[in-house]
Amino acid sequence: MQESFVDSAPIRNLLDRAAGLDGDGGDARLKAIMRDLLEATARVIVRHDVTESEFWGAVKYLQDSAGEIGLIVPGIGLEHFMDLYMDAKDAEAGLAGGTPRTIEGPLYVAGAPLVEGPDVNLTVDPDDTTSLYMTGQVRGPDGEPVRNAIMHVWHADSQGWYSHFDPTKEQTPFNNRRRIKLGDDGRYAFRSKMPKGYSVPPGGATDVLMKAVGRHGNRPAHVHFFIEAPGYRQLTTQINFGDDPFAHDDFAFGTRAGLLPVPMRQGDSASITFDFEMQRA
Ligand code: MBD
Ligand code: FE
Repeated sequence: MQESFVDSAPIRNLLDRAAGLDGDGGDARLKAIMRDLLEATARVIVRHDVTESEFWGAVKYLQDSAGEIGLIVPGIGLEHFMDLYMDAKDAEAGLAGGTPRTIEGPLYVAGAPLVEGPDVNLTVDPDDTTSLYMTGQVRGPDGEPVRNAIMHVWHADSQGWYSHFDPTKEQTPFNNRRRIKLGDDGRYAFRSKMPKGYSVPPGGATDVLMKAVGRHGNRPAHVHFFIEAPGYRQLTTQINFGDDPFAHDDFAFGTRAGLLPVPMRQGDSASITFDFEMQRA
């Protein structure tokens, strides 16, 4: 079948009506986007001569995978696409510079304890692994310290599990999650326990999809950050450990040049110094 079948009058009529374009009701922008999504799907079906059993297999997959959609989106590169798209739009608007943004992922939890002071500790639950010390400064485009920033930090434990999402054990709520209030010098420091890289749940929808396209579902060990401060744009980013076996093979496409520090390891502790540069609002 020719792909032009999609452009035939009966099919165009069907797609228009399905998106509500023949009526005045509803949200005009949503209707236009839905129309294009339906048409793109129809084109893929015709171009690849998708069979009925493939079609219904896909419907079943979508139904069964809903609970992992937040993991599938980074896994298929769409979340990183949004980063690149935002970067490109920023560049067009003359807004380049600063620490690169990168994906948030599906495991942030709002409302972590707000802490400050010289001895901030992220890890509450016992964890039999190396201690991690992270320090640095949050600066603006002219090298000025960013004042009164709030740094949200979250990471996995030594087994790759995040609090609130750990199927293997009950973690204390907000273990390895804090909001850190910074002062006028923009400096931060915290101690924690070394995270391990994350792997998608075995046998889950993301794992099934990754295997079906000959990929894996592993991320290098990493630490997530949101940084917000008056007068600056919020930064969503993460550091991935440059010496992790998956540092250059991240299933979620969350690693970026400039965000791959190698921890300084010494005995049973490791340290990372990392400075952030925020853009002005
Ligand atoms: C993670 O820990 C993560 O950061 C992303 C982006 C996807 C899955 C797990
Ligand atoms: Fe993560």
